[in-house]
Amino acid sequence: MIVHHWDTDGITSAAIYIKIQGEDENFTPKIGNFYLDDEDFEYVKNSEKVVILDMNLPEAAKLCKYADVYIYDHHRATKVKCAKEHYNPYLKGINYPSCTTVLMERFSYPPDYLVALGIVGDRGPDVKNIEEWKIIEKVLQSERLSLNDLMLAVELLDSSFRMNKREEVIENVHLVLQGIKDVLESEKHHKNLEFISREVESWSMRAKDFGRYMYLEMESPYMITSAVTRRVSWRTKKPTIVVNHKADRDEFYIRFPNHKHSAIPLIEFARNMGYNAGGKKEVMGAILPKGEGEKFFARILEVLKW
Ligand SMILES: [Mn+2]
Repeated sequence: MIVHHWDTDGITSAAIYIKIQGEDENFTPKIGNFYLDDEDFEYVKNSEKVVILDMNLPEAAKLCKYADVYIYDHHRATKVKCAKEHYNPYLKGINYPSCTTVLMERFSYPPDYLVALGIVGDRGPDVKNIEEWKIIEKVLQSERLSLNDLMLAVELLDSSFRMNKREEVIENVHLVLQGIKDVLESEKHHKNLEFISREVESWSMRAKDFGRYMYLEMESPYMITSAVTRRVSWRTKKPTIVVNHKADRDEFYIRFPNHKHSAIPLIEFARNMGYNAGGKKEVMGAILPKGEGEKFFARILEVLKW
């Protein structure tokens, strides 16, 4: 069984693995959970072989008691010693732009649209500035695609998780295996995308200008907090903080558009407070217990001395 991230890189990584190894079942954790909850764990542990793709699951070591565990990933991680294989260049301090490029290297898989989609999915429009752009250019030529086709296909595949459609994420692995055309022409994905775009647009217009930064408190059940944050900060070119109050949690995002600040100390700060937080230099996302958004926001302002 393959357990993969719900985003485009996770979906295309699962597709590549199926092509190489002919695995027959794929699964994604409950959307928004970067871990297996009890129900997911009970389900996954029944397989003899579990392949984890594009996720750093905290339960990986616990799974070794039940299954042969294989991990292919590019996130920050520490070695899972009991795994049959844990292949992640990050363990040697090397950053890969996507899990699809990790699989490409490990299995000598030739660069194709699946690899390219994974890179574009994780890196966004700045793929032109990274070394792997060479891979994408080659794929675009040989498969007669444009970068816009790839970017649209990413948005369509990601629209499933943004709308919390877990079953659709699982089906997307098989859709993308049929070819990128099938993704680009999928009516239900276009419908998702229209809905999501409207939702992101209307929330992002409500952000308030606090001079030094933009701030928005929102309430949407969809996985759009990071997209809304990005939209506001790209439009205003200001640091942007968004708190999304969901049914069972508060989601916190901060994004710095210019390189004047780093989110890395904020990630450390949130983790030290015991929260589930992640990100990179320009962005942090944190999952907070319901109702703790504002309090956390105030602490972040203190840390930033704003
Ligand atoms: Mn990834």
